[in-house]
Amino acid sequence: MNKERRDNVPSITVHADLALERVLTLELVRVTERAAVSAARLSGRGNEKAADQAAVDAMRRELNKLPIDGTIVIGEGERDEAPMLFIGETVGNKHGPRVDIAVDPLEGTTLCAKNMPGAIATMAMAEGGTLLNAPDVYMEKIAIGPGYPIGLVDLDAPAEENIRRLAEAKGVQPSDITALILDRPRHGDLIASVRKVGAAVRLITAGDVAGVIHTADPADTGIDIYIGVGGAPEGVLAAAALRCIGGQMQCRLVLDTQEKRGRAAKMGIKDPRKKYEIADMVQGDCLFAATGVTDGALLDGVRFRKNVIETETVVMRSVTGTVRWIRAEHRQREKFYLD
Ligand code: VTB
Repeated sequence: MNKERRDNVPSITVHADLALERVLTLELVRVTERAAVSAARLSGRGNEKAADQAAVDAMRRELNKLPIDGTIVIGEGERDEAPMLFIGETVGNKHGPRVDIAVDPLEGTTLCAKNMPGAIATMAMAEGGTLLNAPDVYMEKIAIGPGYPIGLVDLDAPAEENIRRLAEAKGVQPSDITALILDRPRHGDLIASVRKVGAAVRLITAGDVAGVIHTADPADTGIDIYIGVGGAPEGVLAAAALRCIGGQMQCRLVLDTQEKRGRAAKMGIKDPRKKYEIADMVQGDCLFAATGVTDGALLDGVRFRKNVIETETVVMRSVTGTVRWIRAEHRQREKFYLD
């Protein structure tokens, strides 16, 4: 290459602070791949606990190999329950940056146990001290994709109004809008309100991390808005994904008992009624990854072929907004520690 051409080639050198994160992108993929394969091995066996434990073990094993000084801030439970990957557990080989980690080794345990679509293994990583430390309680959520004015929809506005505003901004009728909602008795009134304004409802039995991500690409997924009450850990993971790909999300923890408010306070939550925006839940740069366990609308599930295990993963990086879809063929079965 001559000198002039060489000078015109953009430098691939990234700022020292960012270099490690870039390398870590692929490391996240390895972690969620291993968890997904371990869980998928037990899909359709009707044993939620066993599938979840397999995913947790695999994820923990991989996380501990990473060149990070990591702390689990969203995990399998709170410390006194002593599960693995509990909130506060440190992971990594300590030779690397201080990072916060959110994990859901098997999001959709029931989906996996029943071999139904949509189970994923997922995690997010962010700079130390920048992820919301949320207790495992319910969370009110509303999310829409990128490209809309900030504040277009609001967690505290009636669902009808949010649908009308979204339709107007999209330049369509409310009847052209589809809302994704978890199929739960607690959402009876919400579902009725959305339908009253003419919009369609797509119900899911679980899997609202993927559900929120669906709002980022309505043309592909058919989902314009996610509304409802789901898990807080899943809310923080979904916020990490939207931080990478854009979109809006507002959330509020459901701290309806003194016991829950106490747990939240211990985690540093001062205002139990706080309405969180994405930037409150994920304050800085982050990485997000998810691997399909069972086939789903977002990702294909794990395939066990004769000599190859196939996985599909999506991995995102907020600093660049890059989204990679990684189909992997694994030929070394031993690395999964399967029976
Ligand atoms: C949701 C759903 C998850 O938990 O967050 C849900 O998306 C909330 O809890 O996949 P309930 O099931 O009690 O409504 C999951 O189902 C994971 O457990």
